[in-house]
Amino acid sequence: MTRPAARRTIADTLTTPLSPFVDPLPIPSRVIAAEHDGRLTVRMRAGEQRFHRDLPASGIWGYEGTVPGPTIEAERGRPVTVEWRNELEGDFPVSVTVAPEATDPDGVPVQCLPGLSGGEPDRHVAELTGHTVVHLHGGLTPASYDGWTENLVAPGQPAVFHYPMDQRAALLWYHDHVMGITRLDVYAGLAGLWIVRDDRERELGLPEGPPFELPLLIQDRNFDLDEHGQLTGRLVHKTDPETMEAFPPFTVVNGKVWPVLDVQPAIYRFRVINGSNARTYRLVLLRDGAPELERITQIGTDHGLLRTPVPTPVDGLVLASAERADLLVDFSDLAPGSELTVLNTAAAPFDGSPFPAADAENAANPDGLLPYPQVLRFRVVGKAASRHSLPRQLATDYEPPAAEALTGARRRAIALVERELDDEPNMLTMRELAVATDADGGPLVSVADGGEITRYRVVAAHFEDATTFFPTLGEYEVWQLINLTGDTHPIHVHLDPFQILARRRIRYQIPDGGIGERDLAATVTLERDPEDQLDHAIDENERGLKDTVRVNPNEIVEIAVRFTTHSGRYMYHCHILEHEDRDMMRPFVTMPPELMPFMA
Ligand SMILES: [Cu+2]
Repeated sequence: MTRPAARRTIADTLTTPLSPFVDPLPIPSRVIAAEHDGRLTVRMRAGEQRFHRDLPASGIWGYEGTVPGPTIEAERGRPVTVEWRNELEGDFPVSVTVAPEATDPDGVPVQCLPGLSGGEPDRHVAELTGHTVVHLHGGLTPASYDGWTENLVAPGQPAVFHYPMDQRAALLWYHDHVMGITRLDVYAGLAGLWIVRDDRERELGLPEGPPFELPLLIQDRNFDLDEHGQLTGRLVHKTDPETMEAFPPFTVVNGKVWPVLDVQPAIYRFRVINGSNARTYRLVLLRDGAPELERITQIGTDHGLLRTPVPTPVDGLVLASAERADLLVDFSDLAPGSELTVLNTAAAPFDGSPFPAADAENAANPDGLLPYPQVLRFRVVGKAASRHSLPRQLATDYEPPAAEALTGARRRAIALVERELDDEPNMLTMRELAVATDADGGPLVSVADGGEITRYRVVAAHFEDATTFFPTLGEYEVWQLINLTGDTHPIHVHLDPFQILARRRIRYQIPDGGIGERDLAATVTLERDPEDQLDHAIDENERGLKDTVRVNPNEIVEIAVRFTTHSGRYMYHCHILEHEDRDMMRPFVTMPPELMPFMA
């Protein structure tokens, strides 16, 4: 909720306790798997990280004790084995708290401020002992090595995971996935990047490796205060009674708050990923206060190259948690000394609301939990390097699924629901729906599409409910994600990528008491809600192979899902980590077709 009248006053009173654009952008260390014969050891350990020049070092838990962990680079078709060595020890490095009030006495939302804001540190968190499990997000990985959320590895226990790398070039990332505390472990630092490379990318002559290809892992963090009100550097994960997600005020890129990168006048390739717990970014590139989005060409998304290069959406590049973008940014015409700044214009929690790029300099919005829009600065140095032109055709190995391929495809419907609770954070769940029969009584979800009404009953609501999704390998399915909440949810499906078929407007009503612990009553109509201001478009950069899709309010998103290779138990979930940890996650089991007749 925004209160425009109060907004400017509060924004004016918030001065940044840290100077932006003073620390150089760190480049995570690279581990080229081929140089190690595909056999790697990555240790999880406590470490220290200086997030800003003027901050004391922060305790973290990270892969190799760093934030981000090392960037692992693999080749398509060359398997990689990683011994994930859990050497975590000592106290959990983050103070976790729920502040007693959503705003401070001056009306400033406490999430915009450092410190605990009167909250008590969570004592259960202080007792955590470093159990972990690693998921390679975007990996086409056998189920045994996918990082099932409950198959935990204690400090000292071995975990050797095999990654076939039989998949197209893409930016993946590896991160912790422990049931109930993923938000805390990732926040503590357990995340790193993983790049798969292949011949098609090399044919295109794209930059590979520094200085012209750089990963940008964007996260948000907050820090504690000492008794004098000085920043201590200790990480703080703070929520409040009104907002159960953490939206910390300081944007961190590759482990530094608001860094600066010296660039040559050349074309750079940035592999951008949103690794925040909950925050969605809408990135705008500005020079002298004016947007210059035309400098940016997007060539790839979650699972690699798009079919053609696409421009940035007019309002800016939207990335929800876990979404990736492969960008070419052209600095080649710029004189030394030129400065370009990346700002974020997305208020939090994100609900898809637009914000014009031309107003990006006025994006600060404490009530929207965006006190500081700064992300990153580029500073042009040196002489012009050579340019090269980009072919119009990028990926040639996929097309949108043909209508015939989807005729008769199994359809599955999932309602995204937020259940308000009095004395604890709201629960978010995915309600798996099955078509109701006339005999089904009780609460139902009815979906009216033109003249046709389908009635559904809930067949699963919680992670531990029985599995109801058993996709057959090789067969297309259409999954309908029905958002019955007020926020955008980035829904991530493990294993194979999917394609977005449609965003469809909905209007819905949930009767009083309609959201039960398990049941759900709702009336959904496929038509525009008069209050709805969103355009519900599929952006050009979403017409690639995705593993995470934003499902906005008042919207059904339909995706074409097809699992190809690996059988076993996997998960799909909201990638807002606070939601995932509050039950917005469900299992599915992929099955080879010849086993289906034996399924009870
Ligand atoms: Cu969510």
